[in-house]
Amino acid sequence: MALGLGTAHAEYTLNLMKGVTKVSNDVYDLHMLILWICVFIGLGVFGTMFYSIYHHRKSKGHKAAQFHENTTVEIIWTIIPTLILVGMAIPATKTLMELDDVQDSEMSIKVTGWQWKWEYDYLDNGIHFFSSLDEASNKARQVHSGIDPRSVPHYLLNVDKPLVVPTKKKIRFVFTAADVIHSWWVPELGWKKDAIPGFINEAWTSVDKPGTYRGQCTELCGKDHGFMPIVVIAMDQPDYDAWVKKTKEDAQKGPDLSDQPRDQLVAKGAAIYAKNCSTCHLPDGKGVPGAFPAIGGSAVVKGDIKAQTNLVLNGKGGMPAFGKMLKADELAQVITYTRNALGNSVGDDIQPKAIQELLPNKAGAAKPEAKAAAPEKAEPIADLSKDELVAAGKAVYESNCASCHQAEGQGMAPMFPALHGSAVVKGDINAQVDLMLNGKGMMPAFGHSLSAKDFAAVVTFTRNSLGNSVNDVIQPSAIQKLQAALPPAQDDE
Ligand code: HEC
Ligand code: HEC
Ligand SMILES: [Cu+2]
Repeated sequence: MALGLGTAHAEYTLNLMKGVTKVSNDVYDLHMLILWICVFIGLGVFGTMFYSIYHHRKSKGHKAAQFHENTTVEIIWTIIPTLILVGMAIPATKTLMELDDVQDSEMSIKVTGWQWKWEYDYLDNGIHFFSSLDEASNKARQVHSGIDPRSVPHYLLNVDKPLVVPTKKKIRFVFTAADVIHSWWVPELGWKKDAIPGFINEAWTSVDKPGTYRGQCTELCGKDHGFMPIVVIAMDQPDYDAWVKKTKEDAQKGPDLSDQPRDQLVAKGAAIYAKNCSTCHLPDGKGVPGAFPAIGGSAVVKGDIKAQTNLVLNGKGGMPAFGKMLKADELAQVITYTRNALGNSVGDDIQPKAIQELLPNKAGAAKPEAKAAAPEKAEPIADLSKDELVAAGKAVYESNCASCHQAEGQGMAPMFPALHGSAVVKGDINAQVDLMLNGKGMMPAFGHSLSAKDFAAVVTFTRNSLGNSVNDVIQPSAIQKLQAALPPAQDDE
């Protein structure tokens, strides 16, 4: 096992790889060009030096020349390196500008780094999921697992849900992180990008060849840094379209909300615990003293089930909020599991339905798009008071807008504008409604994805909360009319 055998890099190659994109090929060519210039200079300088040392040595009777300040030589040794440097800077700048040019992208994907998984948001079609280490690698990596990592295909370089992208499309990525700094690196794409909390970085790619490309987090991000690989699958457009369709259908299914007997919840919870909780609380639930509390014998687990549910859904300190990551049935299973396994025997359970009530968008981990809005049903909606609209709008905002404009409306410069004090929000309400119905740039169109009531509520909320007090409202009935006039949804729903 010495020398890193069986670890993440199966093959070592001597040189940089060419990759599968135009940019990665340009990076490779630039690298080769600079390498050969360096080799040429190295051979010239060291060749001259060793030749002189050998042939002009003292034992042959040579004497060193003694002179100072030779202007000609000084000019030559300034001009030649300057020309070489300028000659290298021109192609390097070209490639750097190409790397940075995210203009005219055809789709955008938001990538969020988490300890220790990746979250992918397809900003154009609403697909959203988390991608973590695959189960086979995760089992094999446990201390004393008894599993030979060499028997696991793509050990530590495989995930449960890969990022799927179409080939030959310019894809813009925006990167951020939810906890600490991570870095997203797929060598075949030719670049890596840091994912920093509260900050947005951009990059783009356009993959030439269909295939599976693997990478890793490359910023030391805590104890499981080595266990958050990246897998990108590039597909030709028709295959990609089929994938989008299937993924959307699966997301629409939502959680299974039927009641389940306790032993079934516990049995299913074990796998969810192993995948989502054991990295911190350890597979046996003993925790890591000083960092991650033990689940076995925990006062929280043995106490009120509501308080525990609240903690697991909303997180606390280093404990992530799982309300966003797991579906209601999975949450019910893992919570019931912790209370009736790992050395605990509280003898109670919580059902998926009860969890569903506590989740903000009541759709489990599925995105708001899963809620089919039905604007064509033109039953008039009764007018609501401003306070009612603002109150309802808060929840709509949290599940549909806060991921970009942030919880307090402060936005994320420079990509997502602040709504607090925004000129659009303080300006004409019809212009704001229009922007939100139709979208603009990376701002999604909400005309088809929110119901008239939710839409009116969230508009009213942004204008009378988040530090704004425009003091006007728009009623669901007005939105209903506008939605009826919208062209049909463009994507294949
Ligand atoms: C990234 C590490 C991490 C992961 C993953 C994680 N937890 Fe935690 N958990 C923590 C930390 C840190 C705390 C202590 C929080 C505090 O009290 O500040 C904690 C606290 C808890 C507690 C309260 C324990 C006590 O006695 O205070 C429970 C219950 C719990 N976690 C359950 C879970 C479950 C269930 C999962 C999986 C769905 C999970 N945790 C996943 C880090 C984690
Ligand atoms: C995927 C990220 C994203 C989400 C989700 C999102 N927005 Fe936006 N929003 C943007 C971007 C980017 C802009 C800037 C658009 C432009 O001017 O090019 C924007 C602009 C706006 C503006 C105009 C602000 C200004 O000063 O220019 C308003 C108002 C707004 N969004 C409201 C909302 C509301 C309400 C929601 C939830 C229903 C929402 N947005 C969800 C990304 C998002
Ligand atoms: Cu990381």
